[in-house]
Amino acid sequence: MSLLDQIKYPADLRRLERRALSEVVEAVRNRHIDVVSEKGGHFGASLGVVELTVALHYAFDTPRDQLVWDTGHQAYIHKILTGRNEALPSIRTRHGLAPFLRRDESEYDAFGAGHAATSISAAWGMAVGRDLVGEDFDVVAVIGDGAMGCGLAYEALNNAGHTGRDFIVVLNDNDMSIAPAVGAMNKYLTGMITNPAYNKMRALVKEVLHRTPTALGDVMEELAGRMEESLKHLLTPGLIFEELGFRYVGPVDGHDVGALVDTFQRVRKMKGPILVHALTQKGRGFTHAEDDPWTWHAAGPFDKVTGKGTKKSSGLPRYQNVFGKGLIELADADPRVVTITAAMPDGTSTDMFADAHPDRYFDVGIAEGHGVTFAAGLATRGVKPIVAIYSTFLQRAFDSIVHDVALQGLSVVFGMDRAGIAGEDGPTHHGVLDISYMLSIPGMTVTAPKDGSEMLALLRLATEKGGGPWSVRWPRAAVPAEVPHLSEIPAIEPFTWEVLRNGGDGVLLATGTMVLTSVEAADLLEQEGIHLTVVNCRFLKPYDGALFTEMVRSHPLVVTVEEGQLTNGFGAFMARELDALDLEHPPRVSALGVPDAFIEHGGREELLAEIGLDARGVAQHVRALVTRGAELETA
Ligand SMILES: Cc1ncc(C[n+]2csc(CCOP(=O)(O)OP(=O)(O)O)c2C)c(N)n1
Repeated sequence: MSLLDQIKYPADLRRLERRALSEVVEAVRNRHIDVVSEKGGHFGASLGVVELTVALHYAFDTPRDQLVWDTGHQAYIHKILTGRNEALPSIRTRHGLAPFLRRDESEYDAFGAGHAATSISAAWGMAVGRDLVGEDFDVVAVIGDGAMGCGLAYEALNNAGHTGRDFIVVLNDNDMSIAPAVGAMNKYLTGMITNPAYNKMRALVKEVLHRTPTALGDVMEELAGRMEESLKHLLTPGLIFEELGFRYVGPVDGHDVGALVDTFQRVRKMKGPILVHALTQKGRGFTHAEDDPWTWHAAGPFDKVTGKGTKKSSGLPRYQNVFGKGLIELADADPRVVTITAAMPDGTSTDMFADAHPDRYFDVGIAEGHGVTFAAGLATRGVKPIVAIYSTFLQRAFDSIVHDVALQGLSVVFGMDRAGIAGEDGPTHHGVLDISYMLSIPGMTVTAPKDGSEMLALLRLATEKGGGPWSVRWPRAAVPAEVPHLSEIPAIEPFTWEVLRNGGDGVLLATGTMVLTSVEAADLLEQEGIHLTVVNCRFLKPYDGALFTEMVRSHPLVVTVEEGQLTNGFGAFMARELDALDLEHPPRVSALGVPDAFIEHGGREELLAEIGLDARGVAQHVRALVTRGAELETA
């Protein structure tokens, strides 16, 4: 029986002698490498917290003590130790383990996660709730240094410090976000630690202060103690946390499992808010990931020896790469174009732009709201910011979009990657709300391209035309066709739609990714004698009013198709516009889109088919409507 077979749950771990822990660490680390090398998944962050995870579950009484991991991409080790080792290979697949943390997956997942920097707020709520209800347990939030750069984390620290309530925050400091961590906080944390003088000075001060008092009696000893405390604050990166009301403990070697257990056992007995600063290395224990933690944040299946990917990539480029390349071409042609990313340079392919135009590239860290308001400020000076943020993460910035951009009539372009069904990353990462929220904002031009070329044409139009905010969305997918150089892509007439095929039985008003799917569905139905018109509604708002009126007047059936939430989506918007036309003989109307539910994780195509947003699903829906219409007519 292997060691991991004996440790199904943390209680099994806690039965072991302390000296057995290093063996556990090795076994868990190997298991993680084995599984991800075969299946792919988030990789480097979990390798960096192997010792931390083992020590936390060993020192604390989980699940009674509440352990709140931030973001959850580093929780593979936690999953292995909390009853999910056998199921680990199923992670990120439909019906398999969730990619991040979920309260309904395990009682050890004290709080669900996927978006960064929620842990301190949530854990603080648990600590306050515990005290209000009169319970007694520890609450521990574990947050990375990247997430610590997010405003939400400071709002939580500010709220929790100075209260005296028992509460523990562990700062997992590996000096990396997905990309290298950015910003002043990062400099602050690493500055002191990496300064060679720091460790020498710290040791020297300790020695001097401990030697002196014995000769000088109790008063001096107390004074020296206080001096040590003050000097410690001066010499360690903890001052900022102490000022916020947290007792700072550290820095601790995050790969010394014994030291971590000691620290946590000591901290458990301490009172008030405490911050433990653990220094870790992302990718620890797998050379390729240690050498290049950025690339190895997440990985497809790979060969454990060479580190080479074992899955073939498809022929056509991904939307994000087309965007990255096109962005450079846009900026080459227009010196006012700049781009902003919120800690996702590779996910949005703005890293390509960073190389080409470093002075016009801004990584603001995990700070979506700030990034948007910063863009608004730039726009007041005539700069043309393209804010490249995933649809799901842009939700964080909703008020900044409304209050700081739209209300002030500023020309900021929002480029939303991962719009629609994001696939294996699941409900926290699906970008299915942006159509609804962008449509709801006065003055926002809302667009969705059908392919890569149209995406670039819309972005170019947005930067040229300005006149207020624009949004452009694209999926986590390969483009359907090759994309030429920007200069070869024809211009699009603003706010126009495009008729792609004609048929008298009904019209599909399709947006974005659903345009080609709808054409495919119409082709399928053509073979059955159902003739459909398909319109590419690339402008959702303002839309092509003339063509819309023509279409709804000339077809008995209108079906909207969007890869976004049906509630308050494009279909709902069009239904209202149709109603406003007050036609004497209005067509039947139906809307296809994402149902009012959180869609699970799984393959993108698989999930789209499941919710009826593939060609077969669209055809089936329309067939049923046409058949029903014919029945009603003959009745
Ligand atoms: C709101 C939000 N923005 C962006 C992301 C994408 N993201 C996932 S992990 C990560 C880096 C987190 O860095 P850190 O907290 O230091 O953890 P590490 O990976 O270094 O362990 C980012 C930016 C996210 N999950 N949530």
